[in-house]
Amino acid sequence: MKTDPFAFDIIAPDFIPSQYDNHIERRLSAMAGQYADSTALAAVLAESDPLLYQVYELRRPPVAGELLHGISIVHPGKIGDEYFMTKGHFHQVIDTAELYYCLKGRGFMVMETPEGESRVESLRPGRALYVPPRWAHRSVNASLDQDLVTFFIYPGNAGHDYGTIEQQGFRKLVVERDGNPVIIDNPRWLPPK
Ligand code: PAN
Ligand code: ZN
Repeated sequence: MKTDPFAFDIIAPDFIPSQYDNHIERRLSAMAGQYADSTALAAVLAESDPLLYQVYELRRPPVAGELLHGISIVHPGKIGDEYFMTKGHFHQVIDTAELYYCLKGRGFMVMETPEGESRVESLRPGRALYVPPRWAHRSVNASLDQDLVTFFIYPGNAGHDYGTIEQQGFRKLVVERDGNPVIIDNPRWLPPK
């Protein structure tokens, strides 16, 4: 499929792209199993189903030479002491990398490999982050009063594998302690077989 060059704007304060062709809204009910505090989770879901994050994608054909890109906006909030976050995934074509650039907010990218290596990097405006091939990734908004906004780019053929993370979670969790974000071990994480 031939595409002509195109340009668009991503402008403060909202950073919603001036053009996009897919808008994803993820609510708590879609990722309830990922939060550690099941009592807090049930209490929130009994009252409402909060919108955790939104993604605006400029979709591309699913081939290696294309670059799918867009904006991810994680809203502020917590379930128990765990901050709002994305589901997180490996790429289906696991050898595909991704580049993130933070435009707004404060947060973390939680990453790990299938072998159980784990890394957590800070996100703040102006910071670029490279997620190498084979690293699962999840963004966490560690601010309680502003969105975490990132621009992302990855190969058109990457696809998403959500199932592995849905089963075992990430090795590390980002939680609030005395008003500050801290990184702790996930008690439910299972080491690779
Ligand atoms: C991003 C993510 C986006 C939402 O575009 O898809 O931040 O996170 P989940 O896909 O985990 O719900 C990306 O990493 N794409 O590959
Ligand atoms: Zn990804």
